[in-house]
Amino acid sequence: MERSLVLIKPNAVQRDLVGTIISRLERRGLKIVATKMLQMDESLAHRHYAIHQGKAFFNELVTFITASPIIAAIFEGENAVDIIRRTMGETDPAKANPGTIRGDFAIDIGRNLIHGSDSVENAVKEIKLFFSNGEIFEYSREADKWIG
Ligand code: DAT
Ligand code: MG
Repeated sequence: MERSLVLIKPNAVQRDLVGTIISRLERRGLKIVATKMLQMDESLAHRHYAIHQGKAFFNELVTFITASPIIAAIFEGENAVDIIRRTMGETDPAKANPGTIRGDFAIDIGRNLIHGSDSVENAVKEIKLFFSNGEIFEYSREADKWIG
């Protein structure tokens, strides 16, 4: 069973899109196994976006992602990484298909509402930046104990 890190970015929280975004991922068939609200600091932003250091948009990206609180969540499901990326839509909302989160609610590449891990390997690394093991619910192993 695959896991992916999702961040509901500052502008999505400010625009009251938290419920809508979580709902779309849940309705797709993914399970939340951890979630929290936090404000990222510069250090966490640099670690999370390390791959983009040196790019023209890096400073703007760090300023944006640290500006106000976000929701971090781990979603679990078969092919969760790819399914979430497809549900999010392309990085540039102007190119994202209607029906995707970015394609329906965003227009600006720097304000694209949601982060989702881009590979299983990066998901493992990113999850460790935001969650300790004790904060993650073992849904797939304990599914038989869940009601509903
Ligand atoms: P994604 O978030 O789809 O994985 P990414 O990893 O390439 O995209 O980039 C991380 C974030 O950086 C992206 O969500 C928004 C911002 N970003 C990327 N390319 C940008 C650009 N050309 N101009 C401004 N911001 C950009
Ligand atoms: Mg990325």
